[in-house]
Amino acid sequence: MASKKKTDIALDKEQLKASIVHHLRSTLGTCEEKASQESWWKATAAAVNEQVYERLTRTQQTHRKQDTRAIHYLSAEFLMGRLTSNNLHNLSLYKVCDEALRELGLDLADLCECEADMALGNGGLGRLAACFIDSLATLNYPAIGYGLHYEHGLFRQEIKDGRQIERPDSWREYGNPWEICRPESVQEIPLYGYVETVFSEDGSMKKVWHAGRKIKGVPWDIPVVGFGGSTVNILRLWESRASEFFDWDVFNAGGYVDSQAEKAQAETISKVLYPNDETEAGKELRLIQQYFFCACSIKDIMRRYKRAHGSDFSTFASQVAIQLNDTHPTVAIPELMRVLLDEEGLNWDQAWEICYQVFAYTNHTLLPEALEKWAVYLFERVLPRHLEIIYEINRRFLSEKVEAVWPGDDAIKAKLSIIEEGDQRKVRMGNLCVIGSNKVNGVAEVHSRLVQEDLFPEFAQIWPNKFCNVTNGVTPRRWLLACNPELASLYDEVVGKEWPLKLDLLRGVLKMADDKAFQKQFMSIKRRNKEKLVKVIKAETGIDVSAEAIFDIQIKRLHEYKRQQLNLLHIMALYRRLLADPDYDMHPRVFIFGSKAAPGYKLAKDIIYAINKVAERVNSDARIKDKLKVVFMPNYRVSLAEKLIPAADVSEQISTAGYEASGTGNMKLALNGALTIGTLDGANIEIAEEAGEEHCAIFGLTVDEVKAMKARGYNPYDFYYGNSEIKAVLDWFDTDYFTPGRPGELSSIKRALLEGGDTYLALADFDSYSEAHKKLDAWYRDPELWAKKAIINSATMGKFNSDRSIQDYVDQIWSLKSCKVD
Ligand code: 26W
Repeated sequence: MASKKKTDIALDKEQLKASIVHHLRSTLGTCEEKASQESWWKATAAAVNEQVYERLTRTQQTHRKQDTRAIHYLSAEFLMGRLTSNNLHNLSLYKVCDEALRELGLDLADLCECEADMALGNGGLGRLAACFIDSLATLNYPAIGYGLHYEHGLFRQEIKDGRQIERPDSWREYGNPWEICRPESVQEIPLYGYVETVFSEDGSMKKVWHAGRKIKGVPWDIPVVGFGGSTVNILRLWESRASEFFDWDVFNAGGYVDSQAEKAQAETISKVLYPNDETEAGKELRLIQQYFFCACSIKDIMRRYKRAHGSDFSTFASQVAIQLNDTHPTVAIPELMRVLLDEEGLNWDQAWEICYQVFAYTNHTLLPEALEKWAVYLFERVLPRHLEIIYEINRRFLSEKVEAVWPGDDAIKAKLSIIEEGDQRKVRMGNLCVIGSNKVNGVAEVHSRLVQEDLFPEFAQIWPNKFCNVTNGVTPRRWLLACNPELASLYDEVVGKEWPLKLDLLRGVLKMADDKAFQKQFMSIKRRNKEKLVKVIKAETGIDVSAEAIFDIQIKRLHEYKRQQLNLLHIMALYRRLLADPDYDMHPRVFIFGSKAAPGYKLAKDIIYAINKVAERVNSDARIKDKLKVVFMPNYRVSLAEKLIPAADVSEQISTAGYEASGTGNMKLALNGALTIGTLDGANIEIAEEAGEEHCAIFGLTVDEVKAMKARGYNPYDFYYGNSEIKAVLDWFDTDYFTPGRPGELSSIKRALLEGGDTYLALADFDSYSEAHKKLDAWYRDPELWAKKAIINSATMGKFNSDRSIQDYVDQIWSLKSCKVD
């Protein structure tokens, strides 16, 4: 028999065993007898990396040879989670590795638990970036993700006495086998200082930025293995270090500067991820983070372009596409302008034409408090040359574009200007993005409509073709194949093994939705997933729950607009009904939450506390005979989502209509057979379209009804006095029923819903939410009806494959050619 080449995809079990043991000894420096689980995990990763690196090199050679357009995805966040099982699945090595390890007396799933999550993101936006780079590699597109190599990712959440405590996340404390340091590609980044105008003898003028200091950017590459394993792209994350350079001319006013303090300052830049989700914190360090990773990335892009094309920039725009993941990387626009003007000697029109063709911008939120604005004085201090360039972009935009459409209209100029006037002048990053990009997209149909109609209406009037929609998606490799192996193999049997690439094939399962035997199989998989979760819940919280109950799950960042408080009000209403009538007719229900609150978001933290206090009281109340349980799972993160999602019966997607741009958890839960209880918001609308509204529990005000109610003047007291159940539940917050001996500890929630004006209309939607829950309860008691609906939900989620999202970006925005690696 011909021996297999070492790099063959079909690495066999014996080869893999040998490779793992080899790495255990020669890479980890230990031996079978005394190796820890951690060492075995790292040895396994090292064995897998032999496969990964080979493909990475081949991919890079192919991309260099073909020299076609590549997408550069700039994002301040990449929420990668764990990589071991994902890489094994994408290399088709999971099964063989599982068997190899078993023969070595080990369990692959256990080893995977050794890996810390790479939590370099806050939530939806960061996880979307991670799904997108998976899809780009899977579809063989030349692509690179650029971001920050945070030493500490999103904080680890502990719950002490019901309250959230933030602890540092140290994901790479003991080394991470999936990252490669690339000292050969280090960059130097200038900051601070002043701009000099230099006139040369021929009368021409040049701007020279004399930096006050320079920071070193060290790239760390994470290989991104496409499904099928032929393309391996990279995610390049920049770490900041102190540079040797120091300009005494500029900075010596302060006298002696301690070199250790200097070093510490430089390293601070990539030290920690800002934990704010949806609230802008105008901190200098955050601006520097943004500039740091954008400038490193632009330099990297330039270096690669010039290696292939020299200093002829006529083909730059046809070779380079840059996507801005929200406004966080906006400063890349004036940075590319600066490089082209000041370093490459292009004139303004040439440079601007290139920038305009290269950049595109994705908006992820309409919340006004999340729209980034930077104080002009800060910009001037940190990035003086960029501020000049922004002024010039703005001057031309206002005098050419705005003046042409609204001649002489100063009010509209003030509104569209990149600079916001007022006590403190500010740079509006959203406006800069729209002006400097050739395409602007929202992330679900309804959101993209609101981006055009409410957020940037005048810009859409100037450039009607600039605005488009790309509905979000999730990778079915991580979010079905890897996290729900039993359901995945059931689908293999029904529709074949191609569905992880062509998720629409799952529609082939629809013909089985009425098949009793298939329903049984489907629901028994759900049951086993629930039983696994029961053990995790017990281990993490000590709470006993039964897999007999309906598992009702709300997992997402904590925010008033996402309305965890509405869920809580309803739980308290159910509890009240059960106390009033112990025979109150309902199927047992376990309400499960997973959520982190921004450390400075007081009310969000109060809601976590309230959920935990209500949980304690409800879970220990024998009177309700286990009909109701409430679980708050600490430290919600990607790897926990992978355990919760396959076990969900009900998916809570209950944001106030018009506020959730898309949502992506909604897609993952439905794909795994949960029924959505949701408002007509974000991607819920498209999910209900695909599954059929009759298979979801849709409730609440629509976007237009929310707007109308707010316009009329919404008064939450109407609902407080008009609905005795709402009143009783809200008044309960003021008592010590849930906080014995400490009345008023939960009152802030009631206050926000009454005196605070109930900004997100929780009370207005309460009744219809409660009715939707009754409908779900009735459906669940008919096991065949429920099974049918669950199957239909899962089988119709093909649209929400992130491969489809990426193909939409390619067709509408990036125009890339797929580049097969052999
Ligand atoms: C400045 C602090 C900050 C940090 C992150 C502000 C805003 C953000 C993001 C825009 C928040 C975010 O993750 N948005 C979510 O993006 C997802 C992916 O498109 C959507 O599915 C969610 O609906 C949206 O809330």
